[in-house]
Amino acid sequence: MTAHETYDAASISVLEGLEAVRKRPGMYIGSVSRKGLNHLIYEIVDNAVDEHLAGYCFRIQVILEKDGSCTVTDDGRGIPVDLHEKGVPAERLVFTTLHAGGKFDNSAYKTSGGLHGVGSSVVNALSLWLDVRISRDGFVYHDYYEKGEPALELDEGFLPKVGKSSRTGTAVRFLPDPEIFERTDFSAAEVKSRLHETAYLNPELILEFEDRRSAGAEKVIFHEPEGLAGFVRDLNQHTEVLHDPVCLKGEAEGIKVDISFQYCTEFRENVLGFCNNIYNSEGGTHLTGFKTTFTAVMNTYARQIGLLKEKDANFTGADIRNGLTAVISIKHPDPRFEGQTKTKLDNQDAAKAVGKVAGEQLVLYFDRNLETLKSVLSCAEKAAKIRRSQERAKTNLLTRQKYSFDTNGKLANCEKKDPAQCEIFIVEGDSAGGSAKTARNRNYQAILPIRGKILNVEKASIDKVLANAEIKTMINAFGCGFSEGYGNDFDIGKLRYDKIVIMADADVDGAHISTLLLTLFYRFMPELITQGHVYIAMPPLYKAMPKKGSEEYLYDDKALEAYRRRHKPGTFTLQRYKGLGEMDAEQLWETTLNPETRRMKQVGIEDARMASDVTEVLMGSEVPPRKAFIYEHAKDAELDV
Ligand code: 1YM
Repeated sequence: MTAHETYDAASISVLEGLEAVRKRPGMYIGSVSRKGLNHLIYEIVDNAVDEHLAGYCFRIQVILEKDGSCTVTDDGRGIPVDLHEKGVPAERLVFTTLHAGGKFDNSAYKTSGGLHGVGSSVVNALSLWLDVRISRDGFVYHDYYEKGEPALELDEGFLPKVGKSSRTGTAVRFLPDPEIFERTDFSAAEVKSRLHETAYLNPELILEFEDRRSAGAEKVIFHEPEGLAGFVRDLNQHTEVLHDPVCLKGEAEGIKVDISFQYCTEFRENVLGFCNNIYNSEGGTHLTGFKTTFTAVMNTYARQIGLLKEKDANFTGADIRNGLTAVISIKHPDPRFEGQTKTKLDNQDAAKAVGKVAGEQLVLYFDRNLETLKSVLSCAEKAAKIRRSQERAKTNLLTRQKYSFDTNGKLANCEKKDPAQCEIFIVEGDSAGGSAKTARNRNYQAILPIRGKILNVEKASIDKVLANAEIKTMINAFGCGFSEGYGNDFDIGKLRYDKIVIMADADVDGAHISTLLLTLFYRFMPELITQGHVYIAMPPLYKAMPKKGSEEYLYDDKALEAYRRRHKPGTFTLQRYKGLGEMDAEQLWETTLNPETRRMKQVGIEDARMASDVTEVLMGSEVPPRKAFIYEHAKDAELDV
């Protein structure tokens, strides 16, 4: 068999592989929404980060180009270009074979992040074109693909040389295929946030970001030599802190463990887990390992310094984590994941390793820092006190539950009982609530009108939050309880509605109400958000009524612009909706309730950094950024059908 024939044979199986990626892109990158789109960049960046972890690359550059493509460049060794046994340059196999990375690279450093870490070939398959330039051995080598297929003639099996270079590195530029993705404009905010996170996790790495798409091109450099300590400092930047971030570092069970934590005066815990540089939104064994050890060590100290007497019960883990912000990052040679979204680390040895490193180092730290120890333990003591009064309040709430359900009387429940089919709409204002009750399909849609502005949960104490009638009704209606950092009564399995839809006016007050509700969910029922149950209804801003033809709802100003382009001035009248209350029941049904025609936005928390930004935005006291958050979400509205 000649080299040529071998190559053909190889390329056939290659195409079959990439065809699978194009047929089911979601399986490889999660989704074809904007999130999946941004994921393409992370796949390429992750390869460059792997090269950093191998000890060769120190600078990664990401450019969002004017033509909609993205260029990722690194200064590593350059992807190998020599001929592989199949007679194909190694680079081609990397970009055309699924899972190529692991196959013919036996280096021990290679730690794939899990779920979507299938790499360059997937990006290639989902790109209209992809261009690779590799600087290595004094030359610049070039390769080019269209929809995953090689589109460049090889030179007797070798990649063509297009220049000379004394440096080494890889540059990959690609244009996402609009046939595959719902939209093809990368989100600069999300990409930056992810690069920033990568900088914190890799203190010796410099990441450059440039957005050349608009006139005022933006350039940012992310370099966080402080590493995780900087991450924690940043997460706590808007709160009062009790001490400098503490860093614990070590290796056990062949797993590298890196931890940083810091206490602040806020009544919450924020513990984030990363495995091989990838955020694990559902946590997992590294977090349980840390929490178990942390609780044990702190209880021992509490007894040693006499804060807990012999007869006293231990602090609970949640008591101890009250006010704690922590980031736990491990490097695992063979990570496994479980959970709905495969973002929960499952390796038991990770719990062991983190527990061991944390156990040894915490003692080293607290033995030398008694003041910090005392202030941390006094946080736990406060939390325990509140928890106990809480437990009493909760018993009261539960005994009163039925009562408040009936007397409140505002909830118009649906007839169906199967949660998978039921939806609840939380509607701002009594008049809109009234219309919604008339308009809904009472079979499976429940309506809960709420008055004006509910409490800002971030500012209010837990007791006040629970005393608030509207919040109580809502918690009762959802049926799954709530968690608040110290003591967890939340059970998502008991949720009575598959979709919780926030329905507020498209104005500043409406934005405020949505923000408050999201804050409430985020703090006390985060699984509602992380498991995708929360939506924001997107009522139209206008109704266009042409003299001839049928009426049309316009959901944003862009739609209005488009409508104006299609219809001459004077041929239609325009109604502007200032609030939900202005719509009659039929209009409300059509625009916000009917699953066939309505628009709503699913609320999601993309990753740790986005989440922390969202919390900041949601919790902060300034109003403008909150508005921006809600409006930003409104802009991303997608048809939910
Ligand atoms: C902008 C994207 O992919 N950089 C990159 C990738 C590789 C290497 C260096 C590399 C790896 C190895 C040896 C090795 C990859 N090589 C392969 C394979 N940047 C980007 N930089 N020499 C260079 O793994 O031993 C897969 S990825 F498989 F060809 F070795």
